[in-house]
Amino acid sequence: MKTFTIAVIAGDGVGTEVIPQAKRVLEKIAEKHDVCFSFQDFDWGANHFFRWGRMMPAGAIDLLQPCDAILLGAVGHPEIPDHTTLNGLLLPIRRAFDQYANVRPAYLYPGVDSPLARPKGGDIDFVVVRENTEGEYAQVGGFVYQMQPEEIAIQTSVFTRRGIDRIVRFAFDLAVKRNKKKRVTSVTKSNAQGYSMVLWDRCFEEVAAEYPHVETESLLVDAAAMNFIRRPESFDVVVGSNLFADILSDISAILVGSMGLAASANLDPLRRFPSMFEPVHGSAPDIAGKGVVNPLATILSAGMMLDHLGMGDAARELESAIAMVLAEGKVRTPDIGGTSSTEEVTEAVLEKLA
Ligand code: GGG
Repeated sequence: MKTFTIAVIAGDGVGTEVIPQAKRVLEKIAEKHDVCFSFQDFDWGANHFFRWGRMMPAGAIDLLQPCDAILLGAVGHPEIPDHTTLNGLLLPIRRAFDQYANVRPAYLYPGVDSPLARPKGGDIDFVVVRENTEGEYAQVGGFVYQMQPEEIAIQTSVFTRRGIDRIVRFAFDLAVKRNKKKRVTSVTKSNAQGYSMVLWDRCFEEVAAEYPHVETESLLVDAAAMNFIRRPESFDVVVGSNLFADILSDISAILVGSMGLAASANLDPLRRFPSMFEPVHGSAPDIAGKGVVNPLATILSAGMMLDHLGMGDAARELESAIAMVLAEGKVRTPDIGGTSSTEEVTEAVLEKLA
């Protein structure tokens, strides 16, 4: 029987509530598909920080490296600055394992309401591809005259031809693989960012020339934000820098109903290192501990992990089970208009899988 070793970092807040639900679903899938998931739990995050002064131990990357994949819940705590939690756990993992493609699907499931009046289930179906290792997240910079009245902060974005080429190529390959509209939209702000984003535009044009059958579009990020609302049905694959695509994927998440449905994959497409799967949402301290967080974003992320591990059939089966639960509309958490608990939603998915 094939065994997959999955590193599990539940993290903080609602992360500790959604991860056990994804594990339950994965156990069910394992039973049905004659595989074994060997979960290795790592109790890293805010509590680790309070105890040891760091979000994860010094040898964390070495511990994760041999695993087949990483399943992550959420990071963030109201008593720790967000840049400490993010730079102490999530970003070092993305960088150490060169998970350069962050894939964030936006699909409006039948039965789920979009805040927009027009689109019906299935009408919105696109993927935001986020460059995940450089750009505005490069953490290059520093303070001068720190904590003094004349304090200066310098933060430099890092855009490389290699980094842009590979993420743009990933987006085109995804458009071909999806075989839907075969359309890639590139998002920049090259009118104002006259070096880095001009390089991005040039790389985009060069890679696009290799895919003559894929339609292309280039939008400034402000126009992209507007067009996500105005014509969400027109998008297929949207590719953007680390920061822009992060922001846009919050818009796409709410367009398809809720952050509670937004899944993501941090991929090393070359498969040299483990890829990491996580809900787009954070630790949500406002609802943590109440048992009402939507587990579907994490369960859908686990589905993306199944796909990545070569279990495409199991991934489709899981997606259909979730689609059925959403279409019936009987069991749903408050973020999408229901009154069910986190566990009740998982149980409804497990019932469909059975
Ligand atoms: N699901 C992991 C998590 O907590 N994400 C929240 C977050 O702040 N992410 C930052 C980012 O993806 O840039």
